[in-house]
Amino acid sequence: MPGKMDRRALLGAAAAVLCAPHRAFAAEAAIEIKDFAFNPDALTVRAGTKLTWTNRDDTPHTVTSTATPPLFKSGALDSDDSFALVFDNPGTFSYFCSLHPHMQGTVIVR
Ligand SMILES: [Cu+2]
Repeated sequence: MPGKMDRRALLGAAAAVLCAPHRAFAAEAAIEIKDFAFNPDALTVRAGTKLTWTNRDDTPHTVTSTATPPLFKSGALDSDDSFALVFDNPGTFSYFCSLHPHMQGTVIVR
C-alpha cells in the first residue's frame, strides 16, 4: 500500500504527464494566399499554434486583423513572402487583405 509521500509523488508524475503535451505541443498550420483568396479561408486551430501565411500570387497582399485597433497586420507581402503569428489565446480572429478588402479569412482558436 503506498504511503503518503509515494502517493504525492505519483500525483506529481501524473500532473507532469498531463502538462507535458501542452508545453511540448508546437503545432503549426499554413495558409496560402493564392488567386486573391486565403486558402483555407476558415481554419480552426488549438491555442499555441503558429500560423504562417504565404503569398503565392504575383500581387502583394496583406494579412490584416479586422479588429479596431487591428490585433495584427503583416504589411504588404510580396510574392513568396510569409507572415507568421502564434495564436496563444482562444477566440475568433477575422482578417482581410487591406489592399483587396474582399479577401477575407477567419482563424478560430480553441
Ligand atoms: Cu490582397
